[in-house]
Amino acid sequence: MPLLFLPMLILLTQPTRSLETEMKTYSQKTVPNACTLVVCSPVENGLPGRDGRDGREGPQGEKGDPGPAGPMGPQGPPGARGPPGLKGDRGAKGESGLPDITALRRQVEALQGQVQRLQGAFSLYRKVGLFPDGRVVGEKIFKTGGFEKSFQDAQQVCRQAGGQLPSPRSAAENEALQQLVAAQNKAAFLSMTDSQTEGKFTYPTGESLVYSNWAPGEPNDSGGEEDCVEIFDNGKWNDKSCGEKRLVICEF
Ligand SMILES: [Ca+2]
Ligand SMILES: [Ca+2]
Repeated sequence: MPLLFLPMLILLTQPTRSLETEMKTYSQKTVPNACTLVVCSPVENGLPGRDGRDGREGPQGEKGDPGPAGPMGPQGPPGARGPPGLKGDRGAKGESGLPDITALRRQVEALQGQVQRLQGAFSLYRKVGLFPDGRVVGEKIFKTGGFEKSFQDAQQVCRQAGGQLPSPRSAAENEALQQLVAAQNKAAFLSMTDSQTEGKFTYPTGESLVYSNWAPGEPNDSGGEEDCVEIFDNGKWNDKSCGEKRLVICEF
């Protein structure tokens, strides 16, 4: 038998061992603690290789979920004024065909009630104010304090009360004054004088008289010192010295 067939014959004659057993045996013999998990070749091992180079950069990962919301920031400045709003709907129509006036009607009724109450209160207070020494003529009210003063002092009393001395511009106003004079039985001063121009009587405003009721022979400027006017209980006028004391009646 040629020598070439000898190894083959030996292999064929040896008991068959499993591959696993072969690998385990081999690794224990040659490299302790190595190749325990890797299938090693039954051939002889070389020295450990050098560390490999880093691989190429991988593909970009998927986008992550948004993070949790941060704390609330400070309040911003007010925004610009917006455009004007849309025109509102037209109101419902009432029975008359005009816009609903129910609310307006209620308001008017309420105001009417208020006015009536005010009128009642005003009427009451006017009666109190006129009793017993006041008279009302049109929009004028005459009232006497019952006391007598010189023209200058009487003028001051009426001004302080918010009025003035009486300026009767009609027979009706003169009659009202006459009633007060008769009731007090004292002649009263009127507002007019001829202090500026002798013989020319005027109202405090300087306006010439629009009405007069002089007693016969008056004004006579008796003694050259009668520049004021008094009214008697018969309603007639007489020019009189301003220093005399006469009943104070005020006009409001
Ligand atoms: Ca005079
Ligand atoms: Ca006189």
